[in-house]
Amino acid sequence: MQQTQTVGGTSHAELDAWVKEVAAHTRPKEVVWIDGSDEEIERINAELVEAGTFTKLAEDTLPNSYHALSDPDDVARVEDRTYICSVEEKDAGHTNNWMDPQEMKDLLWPLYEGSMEGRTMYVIPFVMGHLEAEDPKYGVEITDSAYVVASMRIMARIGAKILAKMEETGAPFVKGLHSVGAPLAEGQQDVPWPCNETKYIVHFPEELAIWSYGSGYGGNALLGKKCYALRIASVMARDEGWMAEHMLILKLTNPEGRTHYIAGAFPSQCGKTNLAMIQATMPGWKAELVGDDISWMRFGPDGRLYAVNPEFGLFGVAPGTGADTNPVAMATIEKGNSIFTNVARTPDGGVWWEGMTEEPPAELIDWHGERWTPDMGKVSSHPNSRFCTPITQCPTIAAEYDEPNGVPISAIMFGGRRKTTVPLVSQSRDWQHGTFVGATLSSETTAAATGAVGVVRRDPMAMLPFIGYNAGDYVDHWLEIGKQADADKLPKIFMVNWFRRDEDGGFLWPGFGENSRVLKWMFERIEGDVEAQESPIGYLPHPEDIDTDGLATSTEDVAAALKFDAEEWRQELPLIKEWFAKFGDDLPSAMEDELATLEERLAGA
Ligand code: GTP
Ligand code: SPV
Ligand code: MN
Repeated sequence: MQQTQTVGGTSHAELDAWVKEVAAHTRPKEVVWIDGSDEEIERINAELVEAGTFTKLAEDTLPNSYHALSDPDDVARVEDRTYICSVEEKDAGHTNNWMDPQEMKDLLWPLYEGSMEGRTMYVIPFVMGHLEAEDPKYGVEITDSAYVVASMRIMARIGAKILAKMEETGAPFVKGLHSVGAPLAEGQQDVPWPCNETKYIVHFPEELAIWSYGSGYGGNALLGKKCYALRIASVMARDEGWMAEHMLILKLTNPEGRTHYIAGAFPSQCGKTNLAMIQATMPGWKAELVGDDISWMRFGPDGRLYAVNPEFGLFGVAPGTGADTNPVAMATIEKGNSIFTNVARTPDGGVWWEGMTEEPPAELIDWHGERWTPDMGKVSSHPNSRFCTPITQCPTIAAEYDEPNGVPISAIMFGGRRKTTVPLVSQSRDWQHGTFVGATLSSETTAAATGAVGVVRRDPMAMLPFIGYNAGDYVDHWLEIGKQADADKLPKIFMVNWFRRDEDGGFLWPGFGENSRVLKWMFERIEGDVEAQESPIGYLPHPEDIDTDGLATSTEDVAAALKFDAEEWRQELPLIKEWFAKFGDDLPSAMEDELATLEERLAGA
């Protein structure tokens, strides 16, 4: 056998054996263990520039930052290529693609044979959540993509310190195997963004393993994120009695200095990063960031649910991010140390995307790498283009972000993009009703995944593409969590919709910073400071209780955004029934009960 050169290694026998097995099969030219040091990443970034994957941006305005353009067919998550390969088919039920694990391996293992030829195989030890957590959740990603190494270094806690603790404790870890599936023959010229037309994003929950093939894009390739922290972790959470959710976490402080932590589940590209970085528009109110995409929640000794953000970076949607909509994100990015993918580049080494400024620059290099001018009538940046930036650079980060055991959650929001029907805000009657609201959450599809955009689909708890097991069991797990605490200790559950439209298609509600007015109402509900009115879908605010001081929006538009319309909701019933029918016998009966209650209340409304 040809001798592969290796830099680094481990005394962890199981890890060592796995890395050697993969190397022998994928045949990289060298194996490099990632230690996470500054020298190491400088070398890797330089190699990425050399390879044409990265273009270095202007050091004076965006220090230590890089621009990358992907293959035009590798720009988003591929939900139709994503599989949960549980041993039993029913354990992947209703929302996932499934294949027998052995059958899948028989299909995939040959694809990995020699798939790293001519490339470096990197081994990235990482931990999701804090290394000092009670039960640190380890992972190791093997990848043949230096872009993935550079991105993982921003998005997760990685490197030698993590490996040392894994070796010391021998704790279990998730094995993530990633290959772009583009081996290089002797002397073959590489491309800036190697990938393969054939893509597989595969999870083996019982084995704590992930096999990803053919894509270099974020959610497909940075295996700590959606693959581990949601799909695999949701299975761990079910088994261990906690929750792994697609939620932002924010800290809200009122003018009197009282604080509540609020989590929010919105589907991809529906506003989590923006809300997590919100700046309140009302005097005296303060919001801080804890997490923008993923929340792991478990009960604390006081019986409340505590949330941690298992990530270390932000992988945010670029278009729509600007000084007027999300100044905090702009300030975070401007500190540098970031990777920008599929946005446009300015001639002077800056970046630009639709919505960053009102007026576009006169000339750009667009996301295809071609010269772009505003008169061309096309967008300069891909709608799912992203910034990848260290969370610790965020000027509004809460100190508790680094708290190993997290923050107590007072409220959970569910929200999506709905042009009609769903009012600006409502509150669930109790945990079970809130679970129903989450289980029937709907939203228009976005560019975060390949496929049609703007189609309304049910997206339970914003987890449709991320539930790692049977969706009926997942809803049941939510109900079980609700039985484990006193009602007054459980988070209150709210439903929000920033995206309701008027007849001309314009947004009724201004959104962004003004969403703090809705947060204020929730805060007052949590504190028991404000009354609400009952409706068939839960409690609605009395319109006068939404603080509109200094708000430019017309009273009519605010009223239309807040409006509950029984007829629109009656039209929603068959869609909910159709959705629930998919679950067959796995639908918890409490959900049938809630649906019947909603139908009855709507009949009388
Ligand atoms: P993922 O990273 O894909 O999970 O997305 P996300 O949920 O974090 O969404 P994000 O905050 O990145 O917002 C997605 C898009 O929605 C961006 O283009 C935002 O500018 C836009 N957006 C966010 N909040 C609002 C809002 O309150 N109103 C309106 N109209 N648009 C918003
Ligand atoms: C999402 O699609 O929900 C994201 C981006 O947050 S990705 O990492 O690609 O999943
Ligand atoms: Mn997301």
